[in-house]
Amino acid sequence: MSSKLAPSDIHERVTDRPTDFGIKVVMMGDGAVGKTSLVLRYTQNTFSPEYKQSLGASFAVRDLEIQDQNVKLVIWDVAGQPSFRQVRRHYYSGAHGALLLFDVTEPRTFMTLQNWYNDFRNVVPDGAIILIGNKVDLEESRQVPPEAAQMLQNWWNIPYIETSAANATGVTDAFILVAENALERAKSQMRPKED
Ligand SMILES: Nc1nc2c(ncn2[C@@H]2O[C@H](COP(=O)(O)OP(=O)(O)OP(=O)(O)O)[C@@H](O)[C@H]2O)c(=O)[nH]1
Ligand SMILES: [Mg+2]
Repeated sequence: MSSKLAPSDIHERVTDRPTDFGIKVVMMGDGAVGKTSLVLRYTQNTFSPEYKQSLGASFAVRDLEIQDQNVKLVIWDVAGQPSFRQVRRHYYSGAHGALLLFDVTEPRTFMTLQNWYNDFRNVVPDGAIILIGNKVDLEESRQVPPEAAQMLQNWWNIPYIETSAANATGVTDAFILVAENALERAKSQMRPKED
């Protein structure tokens, strides 16, 4: 399921069925890194080699059971091209987690990761972020080695997963991991703060 809506419309859609937790996750990373493709692989098990640039934002929903809890995972897919930078920030609000993607065949998409990370952290300081190196099926064109991503992983203290929307490598693992980590954040937000 996916459609174009403003962020404020989401609440109606997620409460149509009993759910223990609604988890909001956003897709981040430069244009053409594969955000939409990863969401479509995970939610519809489809892949298209054609690039259709996203305009604005859309969302997809998947129901999961995590640690005996019914979780509604709402995945926001926001356009990555620079012209959408101002719009994007509005969609980070209320997020529990993010998948931060780069394309392992395009070093420039790796170089911009710090900007994405900062933009998200400014809005959601304690959100769960998973770093994703996508398009690992294109082994011969690979230009960003795993070691470079592992350096960022250590620096930011976040998980790193390699994926391919084309052949489905790592895709389920990536979404399950962000959902689990985001669920922890959502639960801790509900607990009363201890002095
Ligand atoms: N070989 C290969 N191609 C991929 C993979 N993931 C995405 N692509 C291709 O990369 C192009 C861009 O993918 P999109 O999913 O549209 O990228 P996006 O990040 O949503 O881009 P924007 O919507 O502009 O922000 C498309 O041609 C996809 O088919 C992958 O894992 N392997
Ligand atoms: Mg897209």
